[in-house]
Amino acid sequence: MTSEERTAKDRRLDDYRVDPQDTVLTTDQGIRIDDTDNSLSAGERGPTLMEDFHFREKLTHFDHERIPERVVHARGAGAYGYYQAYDNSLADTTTAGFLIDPGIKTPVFVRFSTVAGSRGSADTVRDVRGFAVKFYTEQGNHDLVGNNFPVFFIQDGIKFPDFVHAVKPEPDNEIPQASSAHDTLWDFVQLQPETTHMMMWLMSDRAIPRSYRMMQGFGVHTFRLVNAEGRGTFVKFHWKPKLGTHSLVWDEAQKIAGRDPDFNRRDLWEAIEAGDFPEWELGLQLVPESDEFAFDFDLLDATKIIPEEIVPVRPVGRLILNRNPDNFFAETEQVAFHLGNVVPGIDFTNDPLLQARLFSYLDTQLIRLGGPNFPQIPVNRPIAEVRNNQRDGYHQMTIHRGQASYHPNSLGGGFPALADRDRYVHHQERVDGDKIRKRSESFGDHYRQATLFWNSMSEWERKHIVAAFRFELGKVRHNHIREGVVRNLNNVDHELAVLIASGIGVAPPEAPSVPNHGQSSPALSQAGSAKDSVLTRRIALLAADGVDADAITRLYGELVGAGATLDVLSTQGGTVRGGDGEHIPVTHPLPTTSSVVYDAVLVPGGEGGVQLLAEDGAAMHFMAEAYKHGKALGVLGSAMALLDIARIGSASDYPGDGGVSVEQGVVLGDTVSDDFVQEFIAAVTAHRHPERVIRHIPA
Ligand code: HDE
Repeated sequence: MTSEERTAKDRRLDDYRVDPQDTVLTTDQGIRIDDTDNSLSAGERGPTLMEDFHFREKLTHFDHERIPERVVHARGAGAYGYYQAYDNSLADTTTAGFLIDPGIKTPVFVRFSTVAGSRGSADTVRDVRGFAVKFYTEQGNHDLVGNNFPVFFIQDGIKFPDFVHAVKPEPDNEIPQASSAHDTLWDFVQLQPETTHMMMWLMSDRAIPRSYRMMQGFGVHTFRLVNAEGRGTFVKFHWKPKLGTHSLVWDEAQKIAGRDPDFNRRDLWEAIEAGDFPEWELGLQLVPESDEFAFDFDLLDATKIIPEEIVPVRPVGRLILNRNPDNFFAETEQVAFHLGNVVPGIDFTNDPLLQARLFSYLDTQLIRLGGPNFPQIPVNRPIAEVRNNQRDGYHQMTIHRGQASYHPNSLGGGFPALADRDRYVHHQERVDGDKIRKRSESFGDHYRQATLFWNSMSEWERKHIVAAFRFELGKVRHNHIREGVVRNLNNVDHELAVLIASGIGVAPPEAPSVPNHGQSSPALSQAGSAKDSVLTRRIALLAADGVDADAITRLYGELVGAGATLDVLSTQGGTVRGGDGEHIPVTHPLPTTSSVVYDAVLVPGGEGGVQLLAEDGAAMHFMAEAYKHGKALGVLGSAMALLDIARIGSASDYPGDGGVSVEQGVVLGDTVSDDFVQEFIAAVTAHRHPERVIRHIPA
């Protein structure tokens, strides 16, 4: 990283970084140690001595290395970077400098996470993903603690412990890990219809993102921006990934969980190491306070979106992640996000889910990070100056000088003084009402937007949703729970409910009294997401001795030149011999990898090589599985014979005129012509080809 790319936060972290280079082993007290392999004992075979302070200190520290994992969002990965506003004329709307000044590069730390699984669970489970951003602004830390879905399961935070208890592994045997496919979650869902909209998202492909770099983020709640005059504007925050929003398919996601449980974490790390810095655009939906009641839902209800077609998302800046942490525990594990960390110009609303979160985050950090001084942990420290009269407590790192630690004081000159500018001013709002426990009637509709989501899906997205419901409910043992879910879904869409019922052994329901309203919001579908580059796409090239080596050289140049990666996979490690005797290094032997960790497959011709691949079950499985998961396949010359063997097509699909044929992402050609390269790149750029017929594929 060049010195120009280093942020103010990077410079602050310098004081805390420790490098082992050119150092000597010592105890925590600085005593130099010359043997850390043998404990001090009475005789070579005698008992260990208590006075071995090095042994005692080393073991004691080790015994205390673990802290409680997060009660939710335990599994995560993080990175540093910066946020920079566009020239966006928001100055009339907020006083938050980092949102309006294009001249400021605000340092950030971002942590992505799954929700239900433990720290060691797999990345590619069906779940919501956390998308938490800490902005180290000059006005203090601002945290936007969001998710990759724009809505939530419940409307009031008092239900959060119930929901989390239901989705987490069941309490008697702690099964299943990191999965919503079990009775307690679906029992809660069928009895709590406000979960319906979120469950549609959870059963969609959004719940299995291809990469953290390819998922959207949402602030979920309606927040408020406040300008210098104190005027408020309602706002919803959106993060839009530059690479588009793309997902895995469910069969693939489950297999990756075994093949590479760190799939999303590794992807983020490797992209940053390679200099392919992940990027998102921040967009805002702004609603004047005068329009608070202009919608057919309540802006304070976190189970609702504002459709983008009604209030467009206005792009206001971009987020770049450009540095991996130095130490997972010190930074990614100890980072403490809190929805209540806000800077002047950004304020809350009375969303009851938001309000509950204002309590919960600080509370959880006190236990997780062991006391009230966690804001002093390097990753949590603001770059803005911190001065107050808070004192003492566990792990106090600051040596506060002076006699006075109270306000007002005369002995300390009255310092720290009260701010008279750039201070936080709470938005003024008149509030009065009876003290009651009652949900507002404006929160009463739980189905209209679930229907909107369903109506907005493409045909293949709908198929995936139905399959996901069938999978999850197929694992539910109690029939009354399955029936309850189908009853709720009947209010979303009758056809959806019937399709699910027929797959899980439940009697199809009667048509509901309120039919589908027929409205849709095209922005909700992933079908139309950005598909304009192969940047960082992983392509597998299958080869064996006798392969057409020239084809590999040409393909490598073209694809890596376009920003993809190309791995040569073969039946064994070492090198593959080309038809003319050249040696091509093998990236991975086939048995050590799998099609599921790649985005596309290429198979060049070359008689001997094709024959060897045809006889190799792993190679044929690789092609069939990639086909089943909708991935682009490029097949050249004599390798077309493999299409029949893998049961994914036929060599006769190729007209044999020296040109290129393309059918649902399968690109066939005689040679690596310009046309072939172009068509293959287009097929990879499209991400997946979900319209293929795949029922017959055994993989
Ligand atoms: Fe959280 N949530 N949450 N949550 N949440 C936590 O805080 C909570 C909610 C979100 O990478 C916890 O430090 C309550 C919505 C993310 O470190 C905890 C309610 C959204 C992360 C907590 C919600 C989120 C958390 C657990 C209902 C999206 C991970 C550990 C009122 C807008 C942050 C921790 C990270 C973490 C409570 C609902 C996002 C217990 C009570 C809605 C991304 O404080």
